[in-house]
Amino acid sequence: MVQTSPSADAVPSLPPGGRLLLTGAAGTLGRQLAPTLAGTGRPLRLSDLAGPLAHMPLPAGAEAMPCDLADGPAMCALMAGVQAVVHLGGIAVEGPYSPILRANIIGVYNLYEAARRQGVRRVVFASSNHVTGGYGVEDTIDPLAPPRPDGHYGASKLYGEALAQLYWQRHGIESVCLRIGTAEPLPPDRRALASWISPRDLQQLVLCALRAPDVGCLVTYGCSRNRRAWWRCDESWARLGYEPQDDAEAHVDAVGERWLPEGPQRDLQGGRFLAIGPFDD
Ligand code: NAI
Ligand code: 15L
Repeated sequence: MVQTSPSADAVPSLPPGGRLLLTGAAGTLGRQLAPTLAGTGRPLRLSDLAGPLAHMPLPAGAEAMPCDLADGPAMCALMAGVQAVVHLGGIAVEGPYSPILRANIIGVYNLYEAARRQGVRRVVFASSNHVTGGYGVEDTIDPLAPPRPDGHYGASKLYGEALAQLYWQRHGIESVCLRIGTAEPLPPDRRALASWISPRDLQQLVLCALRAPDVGCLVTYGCSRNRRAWWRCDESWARLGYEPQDDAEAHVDAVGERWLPEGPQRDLQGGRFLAIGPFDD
């Protein structure tokens, strides 16, 4: 199936003015979303570690500014003149704690502190379904269900969500925390029949998270309209104006019998991450 980007006309305009910043711009989702954000017509700053950033194609008009999330003063400089941030940067998988601490915990602290100092108004935070990966695949939950991280990566995203709430309550910085499911071109396995988000749905969701009015601090899941979805998000999606177009079920034949191995990986929502670790670092 050919999937197209939502055009700038397909979603209502973002609030006028203001530069956007995309962190993690050189990563898998960053490369996908950079052209979408450039399409809004707003000034766009792209950031990542210097090495990966140097190797990514820049959309017309975008500026590149390398920055390590763990470097507080550099983060503060990165956020100067920014109105809203899409924060994708960091470690994106379960693994040893030290890199997660550096990029996801110190990094997200630096992000919100810099946002406070520089007067940034909104953060769209790429959280993860692994905040609740400890629920069973028979469970259906909504964004208010008590967290059950499936590892240190999921726990680091939960910390980011906590900062989102703190900086909304204390400093009036709005956040939309997107607990993204499996963001891939097509569902890779049986688990993803529940967790998949298609590229065009992800693009729409991020634009909605940037433009919806009065979000305060909102947490929701990022998946397509999958009939097997574990997450009930009608209310939060309606607040954002997100109307997913795809359903993983359309790919059920192509997925075939690609099951995860028996045990916690198959029984719990977090899937493969349940089989990673512990680490002795
Ligand atoms: P990725 O690993 O491809 O991209 C992450 C980017 O962050 C990389 O380009 C990396 O260089 C950068 N980064 C890492 N440490 C950094 C640091 N200290 N300073 C500055 N930049 C640093 O990951 P992907 O798949 O593009 O995911 C993007 C975001 O979305 C991540 O935060 C991930 O946790 C989240 N997410 C992704 C999902 C997916 O299915 N791809 C699902 C759920 C959440
Ligand atoms: C995530 O949070 C990861 O960043 C991504 O690599 C996938 O593993 C995804 O979750 C998932 O749960 O499929």
